[in-house]
Amino acid sequence: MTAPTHPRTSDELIRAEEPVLAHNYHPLPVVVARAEGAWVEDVEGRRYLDMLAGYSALNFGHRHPALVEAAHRQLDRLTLTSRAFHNDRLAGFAERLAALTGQDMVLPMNTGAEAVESGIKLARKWAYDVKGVPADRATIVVAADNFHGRTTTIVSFSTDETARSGFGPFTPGFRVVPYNDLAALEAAVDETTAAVLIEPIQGEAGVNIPDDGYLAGVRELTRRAGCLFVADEIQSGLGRTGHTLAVQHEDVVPDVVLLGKALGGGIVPVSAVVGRREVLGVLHPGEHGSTFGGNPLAAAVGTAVVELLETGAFQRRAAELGEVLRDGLAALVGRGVVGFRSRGLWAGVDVDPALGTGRAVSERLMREGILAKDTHGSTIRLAPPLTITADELTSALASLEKVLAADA
Ligand code: IF1
Repeated sequence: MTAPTHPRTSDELIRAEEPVLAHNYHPLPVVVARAEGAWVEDVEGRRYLDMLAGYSALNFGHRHPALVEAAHRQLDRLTLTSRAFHNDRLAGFAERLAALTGQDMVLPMNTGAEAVESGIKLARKWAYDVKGVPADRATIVVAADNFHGRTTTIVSFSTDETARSGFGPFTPGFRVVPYNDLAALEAAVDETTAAVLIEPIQGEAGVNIPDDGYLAGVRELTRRAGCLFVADEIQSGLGRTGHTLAVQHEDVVPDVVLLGKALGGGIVPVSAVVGRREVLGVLHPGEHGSTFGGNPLAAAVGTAVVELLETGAFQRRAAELGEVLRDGLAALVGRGVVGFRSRGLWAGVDVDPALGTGRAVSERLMREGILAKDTHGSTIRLAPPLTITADELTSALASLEKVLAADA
């Protein structure tokens, strides 16, 4: 235990939030005060293994030294210019990110939702300027149980009533089809279709992994139909699944890839739309923008993140330790786990509802020193930093076994 880091206790801080902070979350009752690698420490000095990693924004662990160093270095030089001027970090970031993802061009933004919104605008403009879809008639096909962010347009095509209810009227031009169903997708695509927008693996839906061949099928179907394949890799990308991009599991190259979360190294919000020149080339000066998009601090940290991924070491680590995760979860099936899905260091674990909700299990894990989060019902997601050690992973699995064995 280290000395408390704050004049108020965790309980006092939790109580202090209540009257002044919007209640749009129901956090676990833990108040984090410091963190390093895969470990966080609360105000009282209790340590927890972070098995959520900021919903995959902390792929490189908390405060990775190379990323903190890049941030410190840039903080001492230049942090923001706006895009009214150039800055000396952005070209390098765009070149390295385009090369890493095998794409031509980069549109730098900040949050994942901004990358998704920018992807939607680019797909529509490409449909009008290149494909010849009549003005304001473009459609985009999305999957049921999608999660792409929280803006009004994005929740317009959500199938989660909790995310939609109360936020209408909604943006038109979206068609929803079942995920992992190529026939339904084919039926929804027509001459007005600008793009198919899907997550290669659905994160919020509970790490919903499509059948092998689905992503290749989407690629072939969109190529044949003359529309864009836009892959939202904001949660699945940047090493999480054992590949730089989850679509590489099927050797698929989308027309557009949306990136975010870990691109900012858990330090600054960094997102990007990366894609073919024919698509990103439809934007002309003044047609899209962002105050902070492509700022030198974000570009410096983003470049350091890309450098970490260029070696492939994090991707290999996620693939190797992913087998430990998969085998550990398989051993729990029938012992509190009724099913699971995993790829790399990412898993959705369905707990026997008789043992409690995902929230209840997350709270029991917290008391064992493990931080994880439920998605829906009795499913919890596990997404540790890719820097986690095999021993740490094994201990997290042992804690899961323990909380599932204990009386409900
Ligand atoms: C919350 C969920 C995860 C995403 C994908 C775009 C975005 C996200 C595939 C938008 C963001 C975050 C949002 C955060 C919790 C988390 C989340 F539970 F909400 F659904 F990861 F599964 N595409 N996901 O997963 O990126 O604008 O947030 O930077 O809203 O509570 P953002």
